[in-house]
Amino acid sequence: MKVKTLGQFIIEKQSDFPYAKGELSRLLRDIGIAAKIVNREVSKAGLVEILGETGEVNVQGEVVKKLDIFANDQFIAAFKAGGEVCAIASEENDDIIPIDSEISKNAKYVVAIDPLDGSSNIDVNVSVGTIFSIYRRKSSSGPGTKEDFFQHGTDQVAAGYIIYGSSCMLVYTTGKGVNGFTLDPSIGEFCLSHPNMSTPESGKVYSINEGNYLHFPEGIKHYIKYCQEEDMASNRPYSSRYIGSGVADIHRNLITGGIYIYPTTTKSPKGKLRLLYECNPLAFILEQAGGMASNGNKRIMEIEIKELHQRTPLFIGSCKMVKKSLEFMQS
Ligand code: AHM
Ligand code: MG
Repeated sequence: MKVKTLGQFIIEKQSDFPYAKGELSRLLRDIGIAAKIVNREVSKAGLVEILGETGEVNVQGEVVKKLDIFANDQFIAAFKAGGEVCAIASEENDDIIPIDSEISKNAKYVVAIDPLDGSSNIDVNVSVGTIFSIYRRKSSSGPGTKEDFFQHGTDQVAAGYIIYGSSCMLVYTTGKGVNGFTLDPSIGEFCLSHPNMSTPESGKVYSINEGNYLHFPEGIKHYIKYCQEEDMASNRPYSSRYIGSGVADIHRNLITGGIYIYPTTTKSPKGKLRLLYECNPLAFILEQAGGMASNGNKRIMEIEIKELHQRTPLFIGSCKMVKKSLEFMQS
């Protein structure tokens, strides 16, 4: 069997960007290495004392798990040591983390990251993920600034996610399609397992936290009913699948076809998910795979960002299904 590792693939793809000097390649490689370390810890979650809550509350007002902190520290350390990034924005940090060092003063990129998404699933041995988004800096040199992050999703240079699941996978795009790599633990390498990923136009799965049903907008309630109705032509009823780990739900739907929705609710009138390090990178991946991502009336990647931790509703997945849900929202 001929395997292609993530490292080999990245080097091979560098020629897609004739003026690139290898910085982005090195940054992606650094992410791959940090991901392996986080995976090692996540897979030991049930064994060690690291499991459980630290009791501290993060900037979103949620209780922080120890593994969230571990993952956050690990990625930040990788970016600082790599020298390709001049600032980091993380779900776990209120403000950006400017990097002030000799090796990164001319770094071209900033990274936004959700180091461990779906972390409430850690204690129960269910998949969690990391989501990352890479932009070219707007500032000229020295440590990056907040303005470096205030760009549209369409400006992303690369984005991806890592899923710590039954196997560990890294999926990324640089705007030329989507490729997925599965970690082979016996050799400790991510190997190309899902080349040129594309999502079906339509599928049979809808993913939404129906526990919030009473607090959903009317359009969503009607769309859920539509998903449950019988109709041979459109393959309904659809199956309801909701892990509560956005990366895992969206990854499954990408492969099988489906729709994931986190709408506004009366309790979270702006939605729950964050634009910068959750919705934009996932939207970039889905669009590159032939799918679609919207906030209900606008393309996710065209939303103007005004705050680091800005929230947005999210409708993401197979084109036909997302379009249908938007019809319900708009009527
Ligand atoms: P987190 O970043 O705090 O883990 O929250 C994001 C997660 C998504 O992964 C998941 O799809 C969603 O929140 C689940 O939320 P809920 O429990 O409200 O359904
Ligand atoms: Mg998250």
